[in-house]
Amino acid sequence: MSQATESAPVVDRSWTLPPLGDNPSTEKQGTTPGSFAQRGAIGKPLTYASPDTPGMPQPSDKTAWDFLPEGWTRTGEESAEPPAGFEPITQLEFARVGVVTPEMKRVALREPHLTPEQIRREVAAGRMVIPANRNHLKHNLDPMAIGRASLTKINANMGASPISSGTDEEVEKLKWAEKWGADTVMDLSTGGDLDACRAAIIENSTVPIGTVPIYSMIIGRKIEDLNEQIVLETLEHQARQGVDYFTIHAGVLREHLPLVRKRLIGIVSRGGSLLAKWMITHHKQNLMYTMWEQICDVMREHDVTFSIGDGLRPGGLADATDAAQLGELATIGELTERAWRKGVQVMVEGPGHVPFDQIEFNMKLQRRLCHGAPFYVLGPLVTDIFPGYDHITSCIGATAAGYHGASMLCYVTPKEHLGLPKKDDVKQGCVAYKIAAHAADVALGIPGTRDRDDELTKARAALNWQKHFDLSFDPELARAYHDEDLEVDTDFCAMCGHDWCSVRISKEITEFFSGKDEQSQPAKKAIASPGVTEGGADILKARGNLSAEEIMRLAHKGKKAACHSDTLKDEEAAK
Ligand code: IRN
Ligand code: FE2
Repeated sequence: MSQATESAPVVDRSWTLPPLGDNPSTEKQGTTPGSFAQRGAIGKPLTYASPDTPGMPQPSDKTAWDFLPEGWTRTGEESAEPPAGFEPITQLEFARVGVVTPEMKRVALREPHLTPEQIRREVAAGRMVIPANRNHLKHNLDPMAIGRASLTKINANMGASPISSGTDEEVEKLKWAEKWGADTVMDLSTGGDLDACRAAIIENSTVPIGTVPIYSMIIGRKIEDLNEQIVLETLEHQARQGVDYFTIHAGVLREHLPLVRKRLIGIVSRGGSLLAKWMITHHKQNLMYTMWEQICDVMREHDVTFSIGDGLRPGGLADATDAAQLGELATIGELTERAWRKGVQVMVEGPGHVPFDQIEFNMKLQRRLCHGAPFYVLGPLVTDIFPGYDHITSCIGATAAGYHGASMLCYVTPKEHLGLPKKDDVKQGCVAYKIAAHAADVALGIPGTRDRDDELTKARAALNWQKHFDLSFDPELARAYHDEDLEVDTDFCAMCGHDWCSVRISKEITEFFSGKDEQSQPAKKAIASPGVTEGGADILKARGNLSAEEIMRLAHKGKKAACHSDTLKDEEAAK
């Protein structure tokens, strides 16, 4: 070993490992297989989570068929008989009695890999929901489905706050979110004219609309004054308006509250914190939990779907997968069974902020405890230190969540933790989540999901720019970025330039080997490219790839005339 190496300073890498014992998250490391403690100390090979990671919770062997209402008889594996005189109302009830509804047929058209009958079976098993309030169907709702068998969906949140935004702006954001691929939209208004805003959003939306009704229950009153009558009246009112799904935080129980004391950031869910305050003030159990069956009755009447809220979701990596979160999840499992017994469709909300390696565990645990009811997750963010970029931190977690079990991903915008999202934030959030959902679907191998990727790859390989852009998710943006450097379509792009374009060279090689163009030699063909820049033209000229005539021709075409003028003058001078 040389002197120099021996005397080289030792790099201090101790920062990569938090001192054991000082960091509250270290005691939680080891809660999930694949976590640091189980991977062994530094120096031992790491093992990463995979769909087959040993020790992961196995899916429940029960389904909604195991939680039929009283008086029903199971008549087959996929069928049941209700008591005499029973009239089905919800999609779940129709599915149970064997009826394929028009909404199921519509969903099948939107999910070409599924038949209407398969959709009925998934809905009946509780693994899929079609959030379609009968009153919203009378307007212009286009039914869609959320579940593991269907494509992964994304939700966009919006809503006026007491600080900013009004009804018109929210309707505009709704249209904008629909344009950028939101599959459902939640109106989370806490300010302005809530009722008018909600009515306008429902009227104008083709996608299902969700709300968190407790927000409007406390407008004009303190949370302490919330009572059963207000709960039922508000739910009834919003159900009549046509809201397709309700977030109800009924899983936060009194006994869970001491468990959040150890947390770095306590309760971050608005609904969860409000109900915790109500329980502490009244020394009573969560009224949403005790009223569950009554709430089910109101929702069943209009076929409003549950989105059982995660009032104790972690608000930072250190709080993920802790006793409070998992305690609530177990209660949500019980609430799922009770809602199914009432004929109400159920999905379940999930975290939040979760280290990447704990996501698989979280998704699989939900599928076990909630018997496959669709999981609808917020992100999760996989790191806490990038405010302003949380559409990215969370889109990474959302991809893993989608792959390991989530059915719908609630978007996070760049404004998360910082302010109310504006139009462009809505777009950024939607795009990030479309990426996550699509990446998960491709990896899951849902039939047909990769077709467009393959078509785009072919267009890209053929240097067919227009087709390349037509197939892309945001054609205008892709076209604008391309044209920023090259105003015309050439057989290369500005990233590498003519001589370094591997795609162009590859195309020539392919043509050469396929004998289509026997005269051509790989990478030797000089192609006049109208979009070449001044610097590029100089390089090509120096290499003999671009002749003076070609440059003249380009100049006559008027492309980048100013840019080429100096080069042309040089040419003239040379003559
Ligand atoms: C989704 C998954 N977990 C939470 N969410 C969303 O968070 C939910 O759909 C709704 O948009 C919002 C509810 O926030 P609070 O009241 O729990 O903070
Ligand atoms: Fe957060």
